[in-house]
Amino acid sequence: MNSARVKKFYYLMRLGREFELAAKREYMNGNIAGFLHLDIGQEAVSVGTMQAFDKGDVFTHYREHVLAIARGMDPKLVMAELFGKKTGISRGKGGSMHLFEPKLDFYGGDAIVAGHLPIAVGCAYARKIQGENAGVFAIFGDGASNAGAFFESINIASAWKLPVIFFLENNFYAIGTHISWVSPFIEQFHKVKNYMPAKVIDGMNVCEVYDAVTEAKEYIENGLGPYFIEAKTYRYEGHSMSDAGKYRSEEELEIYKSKDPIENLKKEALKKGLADERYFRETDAKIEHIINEAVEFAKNSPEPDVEELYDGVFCKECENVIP
Ligand SMILES: Cc1ncc(C[n+]2csc(CCOP(=O)(O)OP(=O)(O)O)c2C)c(N)n1
Repeated sequence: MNSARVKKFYYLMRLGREFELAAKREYMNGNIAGFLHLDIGQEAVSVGTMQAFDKGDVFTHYREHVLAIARGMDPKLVMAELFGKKTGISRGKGGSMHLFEPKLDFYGGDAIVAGHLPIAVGCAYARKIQGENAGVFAIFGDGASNAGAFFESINIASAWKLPVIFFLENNFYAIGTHISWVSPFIEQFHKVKNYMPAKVIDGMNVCEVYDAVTEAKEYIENGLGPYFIEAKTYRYEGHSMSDAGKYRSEEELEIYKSKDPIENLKKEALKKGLADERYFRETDAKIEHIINEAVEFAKNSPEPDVEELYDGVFCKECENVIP
């Protein structure tokens, strides 16, 4: 890892963390409604994957703010979306769970657990028959890997050698259900290893995530078929803002906090001389400014117009169906 890459990882992970802390505050202040699923603790996965998968389609579930920002979405537009404002990335109609930007090939997020996996496979099929070199990246949780749609997706993707990276972020919980209660094993790659290359990595280490996705990307782009990565990670917050997280112990939480992806990258960078204290100080100050600006932008933006209610909801052919 070189200095420029490490700095980029730090910047995006810290930006993501501060964005989420601000979103949490604004939710508590009543400025954000509906669901809000925070990614705090899992930033190495969001940033490492998006930095490595820089070309091709991205399909994601609802825990997606940091992923979207790491893909290149402006934090202002993401924050405005959480506020339900007209200036939001999905014009205020999607909210936290539906950050959608075709210009970035970012098709997020799906609220139906594992619902996006067959769609990702369909897009990989389209890319393959169109002779495209770039493939598809689909990220999902451990809970999703117990759904029928997951098994159908890995089956057809491997039978038809489709260019998909299946990326499982195993944070061990589906809301309050520990993976051991609903799966015969903790590491989910066992379900996939007879279908395609399947690798388990440390999802708290951004460099490891980046390297694994880089390797997988090369594999799928060479037409060899799908590739599976399982990253072990952990969310520090509840499943969403309405979850107090009482199903896990303080001790467990502390173990993972001691593996914090941002603090550990910073320590490593200082030790190896890839960045100095001044860089971190200046970067943190810059990020504070960006986040404050994003919140102000969201607060001061207008609500969507009532006349726009049906825009982007029905396809052109269906327009006349609306009474
Ligand atoms: C088909 C379906 N079943 C149930 C739900 C309710 N639900 C929303 S999130 C979730 C847990 C999913 O956990 P996981 O896939 O591990 O992702 P994580 O939230 O841990 O990132 C459930 C059961 C849903 N949205 N869709």
